[in-house]
Amino acid sequence: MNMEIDKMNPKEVLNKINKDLESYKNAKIKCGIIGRSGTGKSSLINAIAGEEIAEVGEIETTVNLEDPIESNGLLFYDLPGCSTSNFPKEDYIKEFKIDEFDCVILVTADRFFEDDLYLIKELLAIKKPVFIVRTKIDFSIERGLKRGVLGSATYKKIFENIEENIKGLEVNGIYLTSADHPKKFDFSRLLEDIFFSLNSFKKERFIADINITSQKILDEKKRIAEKTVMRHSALAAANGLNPIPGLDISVDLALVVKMSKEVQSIYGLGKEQQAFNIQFLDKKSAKFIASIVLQYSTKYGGKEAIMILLKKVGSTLATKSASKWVPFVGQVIAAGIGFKMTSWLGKDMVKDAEVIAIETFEAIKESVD
Ligand SMILES: Nc1nc2c(ncn2[C@@H]2O[C@H](COP(=O)(O)OP(=O)(O)OP(=O)(O)O)[C@@H](O)[C@H]2O)c(=O)[nH]1
Ligand SMILES: [Mg+2]
Repeated sequence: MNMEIDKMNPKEVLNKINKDLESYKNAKIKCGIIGRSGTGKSSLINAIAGEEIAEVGEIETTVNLEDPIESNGLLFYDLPGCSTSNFPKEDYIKEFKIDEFDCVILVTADRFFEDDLYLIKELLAIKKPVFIVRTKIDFSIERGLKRGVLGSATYKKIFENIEENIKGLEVNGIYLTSADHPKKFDFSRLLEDIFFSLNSFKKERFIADINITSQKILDEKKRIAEKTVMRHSALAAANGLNPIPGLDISVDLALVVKMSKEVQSIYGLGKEQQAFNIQFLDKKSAKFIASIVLQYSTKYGGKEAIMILLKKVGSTLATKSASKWVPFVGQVIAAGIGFKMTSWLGKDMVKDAEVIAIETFEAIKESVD
């Protein structure tokens, strides 16, 4: 990549950045969630997105392939188990267009049946990544504890049971999860493994859009947030639409505002994600986190706030270097004052958003341990 950038002139670099930003923004990850009614599919979808996008409850949902459950680039196709659908198992993959999915999560709250195993084999034959999820592990462990069985023993027994149940089929992994405890058991490993199974922009989009349930996910989010900052900054500086008063420089403010929104979204600072998190927080933490989220959105929300921050940062920046970004945008763009200003501000956004995400992550961790 560095070599590539070195050989391009600034205009070509900007074109590439523009194209990459569009690809990232428009990337969609199609994820099939397959399982019987009541196994916890909707709860799992919500836990992945960190947002209540699927209705959880006793009413069986209908399948609509044209209208998946969405959160940014994540598209979830909530499908009935192979044996419970109205289609012969031979037609299942074709009927539900599973060929077009990026990954398939097979969900059970107990075991898999012959028809499920048939489906797994077919999916593996067409090289679909298959993730095996056994939900409600919290419930099973609790029941075990009542009978005097250790939690770790119950976990091990269920894991081995599922392993045995799927008879050596080469799936991507087996995960025991609880929607009520997204930071415990195997939930974050599931997200990390899906992430690693994806390519290029889908990978970026996926990590940007998922719930923060591990340090590793936080680390990956930071990388993507910084990349997003770099891309927006290069384009905002090149567009140069809005003069910054008192400085001989113009940037595209609308793009800087978009950058701020994207960083907020990556770190789950939006209303919906915050509302979802509340169920995992005690009152004191919820109040504190709400206050720092509000501070953040006041500081970085809207063109006027951004203009003030750019003015502040701009007067001290002419001499500062932006060498960190050189491999991505090349010397010429990295040396521009407009780029330095916007990327500097963007780095502050990422730093502040990360602090909030860590506070939230820690508070959630404590409340379930
Ligand atoms: N204890 C526990 N309960 C869960 C878990 N996941 C789901 N549930 C509960 O199980 C019930 C069904 O969950 P849903 O997520 O609606 O299941 P579903 O597979 O989407 O069900 P349908 O839409 O009817 O097919 C709800 O009451 C959930 O709260 C879990 O991991 N642990
Ligand atoms: Mg459902």
